[in-house]
Amino acid sequence: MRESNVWAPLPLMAVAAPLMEAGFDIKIVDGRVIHPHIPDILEAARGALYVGLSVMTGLQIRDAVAISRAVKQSYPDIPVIWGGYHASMLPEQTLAEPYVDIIIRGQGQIAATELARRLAGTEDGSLEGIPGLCYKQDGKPVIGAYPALVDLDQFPPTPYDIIDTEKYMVNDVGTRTMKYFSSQGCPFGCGFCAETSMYGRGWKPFSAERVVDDLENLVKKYGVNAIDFADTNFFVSKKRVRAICEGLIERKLNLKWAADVRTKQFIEFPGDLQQLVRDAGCRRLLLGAESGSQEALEYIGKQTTVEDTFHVARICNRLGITARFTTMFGFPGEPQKDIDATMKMIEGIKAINENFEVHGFFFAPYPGAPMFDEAVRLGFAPPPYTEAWEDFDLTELHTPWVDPVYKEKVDMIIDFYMPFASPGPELMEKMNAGGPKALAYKGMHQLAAWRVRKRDFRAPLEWRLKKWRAGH
Ligand code: B12
Ligand code: SF4
Repeated sequence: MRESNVWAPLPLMAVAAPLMEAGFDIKIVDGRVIHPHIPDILEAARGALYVGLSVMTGLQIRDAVAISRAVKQSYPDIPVIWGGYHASMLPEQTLAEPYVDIIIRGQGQIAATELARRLAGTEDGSLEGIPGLCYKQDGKPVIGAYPALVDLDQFPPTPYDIIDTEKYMVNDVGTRTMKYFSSQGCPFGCGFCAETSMYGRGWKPFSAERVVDDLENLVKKYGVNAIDFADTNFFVSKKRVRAICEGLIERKLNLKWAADVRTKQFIEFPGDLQQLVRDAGCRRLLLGAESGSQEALEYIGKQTTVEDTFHVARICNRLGITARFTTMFGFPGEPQKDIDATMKMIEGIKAINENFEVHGFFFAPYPGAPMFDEAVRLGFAPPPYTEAWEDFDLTELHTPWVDPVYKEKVDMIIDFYMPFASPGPELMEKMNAGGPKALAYKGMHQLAAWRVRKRDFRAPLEWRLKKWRAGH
């Protein structure tokens, strides 16, 4: 499926770096920017040692299955390898599919290179002993353990020259924003997050000097003016953050950037470092507020408080950094109470800065997340085969303990009325554009603000109209 505003395929580029250094010829065919993509993939796969796919749980599975089947049909002898989160978490289930031959679990750079060497016949051809490798032997799965994260500086620079960078230039925090990763892993262990299993709470960064060199190269070679860091946790080391920020300023790269951070981490930065982060170009932080209910925060092991969320919002407001918060609904327990508590939290955030965004999602038990087993105990039925995971995401309900009425309430209040009640920059622009549409937006804003203030969502005709229009 062709998409617009597509981020660079960093997982494949990361794996390509050591493979290229070892002398292998790599072709990345990205189904998100080429349509139709299967003919190009089949052409690129001709004579390949293997075809590797990067697959997350959810929508990507649909394309991944179609591609894998097409490759197997055209070239039955070329191994199809799945890497990335989905297959790493569910190796037995994935290997049971006839269209997947091998899985590389966890960090893929070393295993992918070692596998290519073995298949090329330059080394022993057996598949034994490759870190994280899972494969079929006599029809039975052989499951390799997750490899420990290795130091990233041993790998050559992420090869941006093997993609058409113009296709991945996104108008986001800057007009020419490029995705870049500077570390892998996260030392925390939030209950809903699969990161813990994938990288065992390890964290490995590129050195600050290398990050600044890479970013300078992106600016000079490709005219990048902003960076969206893909790191799950860019801010783990204060020393490294300081050195990166100083480097960006010294080299006058004039980059704007965005990154993810834990609320507590940023609060615990000394004031001068928070300021340095802003001075070095940080314009947006993505923060997991998760819930306005302290009980829910404890339940998911977030190790933060609701007050931390307000605290970090005040810091961002003072610094002039846009804070974008994510929240989750539908944890086991008393979800109804969580809606009210999270509404109050959103109002508190908006009172600090009306432009700060808050996005609502539903708790989905991702395989590998610490809360997965408990969710199964509470009645969640995991999809029994690979393709059945296609529709699994954070916007729909997959858990039996929350009912559809609750979901509709969250969709209606959090995603519809609250954004109208406190409009962000995009909606403000529409409201101020003039003409009948702008008037309708203004009317909707006033009505939504009244409903939210009064907590009165009876007879939600506007919401029903919106749903009706969405269905037509
Ligand atoms: C950028 C990003 C996106 C981008 C697109 C990704 C892209 N590059 O095009 C967008 C915004 C589209 C996105 C969407 C979603 N994302 Co996302 N995303 C990320 C993010 C922040 C960075 C990915 C990245 O570039 N990492 C850097 C690379 C170097 O690391 P890596 O991905 O781990 O890759 C390594 C290994 O996995 C392995 N590997 C990966 N692919 C392959 C392939 C081969 C052949 C081999 C050998 C090895 C290999 O080797 C790589 C190098 O070590 C990650 C978090 C993270 N930091 O990884 C979440 C993350 C991958 N996303 C996640 C989720 C949940 C989603 C959504 C489902 C959220 C939603 N809205 O519901 C959607 C799903 C989209 C879909 N299913 O199609 C989860 C994945 C959980 C899971 N079980 O799949 C993550 C881990 C975030 C988290 N901690 O929860 N995402
Ligand atoms: S949610 Fe964020 S902080 Fe928590 S474990 Fe996952 S990546 Fe780390």
